[in-house]
Amino acid sequence: MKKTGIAIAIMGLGFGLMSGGVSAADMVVKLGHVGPLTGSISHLGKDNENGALLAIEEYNAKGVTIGGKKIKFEIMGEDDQADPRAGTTVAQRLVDAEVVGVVGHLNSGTTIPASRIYHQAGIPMISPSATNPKLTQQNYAGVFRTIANDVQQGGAIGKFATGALGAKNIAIIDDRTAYGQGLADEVEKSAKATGGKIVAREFTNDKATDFMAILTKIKAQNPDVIFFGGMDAQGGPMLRQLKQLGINAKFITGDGACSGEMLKLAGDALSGNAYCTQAGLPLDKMPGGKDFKERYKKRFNLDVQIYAPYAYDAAAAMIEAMKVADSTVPAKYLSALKAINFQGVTGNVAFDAKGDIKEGAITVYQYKDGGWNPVP
Ligand code: ABU
Repeated sequence: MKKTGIAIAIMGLGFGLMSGGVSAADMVVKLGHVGPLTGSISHLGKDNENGALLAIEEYNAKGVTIGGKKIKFEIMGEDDQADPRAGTTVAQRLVDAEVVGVVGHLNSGTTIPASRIYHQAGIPMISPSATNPKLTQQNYAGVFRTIANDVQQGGAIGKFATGALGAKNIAIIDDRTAYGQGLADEVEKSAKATGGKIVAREFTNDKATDFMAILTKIKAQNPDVIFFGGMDAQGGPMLRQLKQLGINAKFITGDGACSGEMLKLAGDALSGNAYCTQAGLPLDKMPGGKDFKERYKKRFNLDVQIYAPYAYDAAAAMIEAMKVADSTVPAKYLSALKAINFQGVTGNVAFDAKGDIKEGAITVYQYKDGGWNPVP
């Protein structure tokens, strides 16, 4: 990694107080956040950004002193529209603005190409949500994630389909994104390895809303289980259309559609046999989950969608590493970040040699009584 400049602005010469009670002589340190803030999954991008924002607000309120200076952290938020090209454009913008670290991006399809830009600039990045294994297989020293990956998630889904759901014949649909297709590939491998037969493999895209043609083809194969690799914006309408066609197969999807928004988008179509997975513990089972849920609600008047606690822990990991290194300079705090080990909201935050979270968990949920309930 090459060295980069530091994003520290000296805020005046000590007269009065800045907003938030930070004195004018303190340093402002900028962290970037990137996710889709417009488009069909902007609710998830906002959820991530809010998680990171809550972390820095809480650290600012407690007070952080690094290198003898009281620090005020600020988020520089960017919208990548879940689009890989926009992702690299905003990544370069954050590099040019000399942020000292980035929480993001949300989608694997944007995070993987953006990670190269951060790597070349020597800026650490932690994705709270990108689960495609390739992200950390690039062996970039400054790339991390606070969530389990899709080798783990796909393995669990395949086994769950052939085991607990007793599926013999499985149909798979993906949205051709790095996440959707990658997860579908892992599900296919795992389902086959545990005795399942893939009777259909179809794909759509991450803008589509009409799935009637592929679902009609799948209906003819009479699968026991249909797996969808993609986000809630497609998963919701897909499940509705599946019911309209009278398909009674069980439906399972991954973390990208395991959201509160999915409950709204799919509505009554969830009744019966809908399942999803998340690449972590249920919010109420996370060590800091219940308290986080309340603080998040109080601050934003919103419920957590999926990844806000992971974004909180990503921002916290960077700040904790800066405290250990007593420096906000990326090249100086990176070694502390690699070795970080603390109790976060989501669990123990520590990374393996590749940058994956060490204690990643997968939770399977079933739709029941109006919500997603963990399968015991
Ligand atoms: N993990 C699902 C959503 C984000 C992504 O990996 O694309």
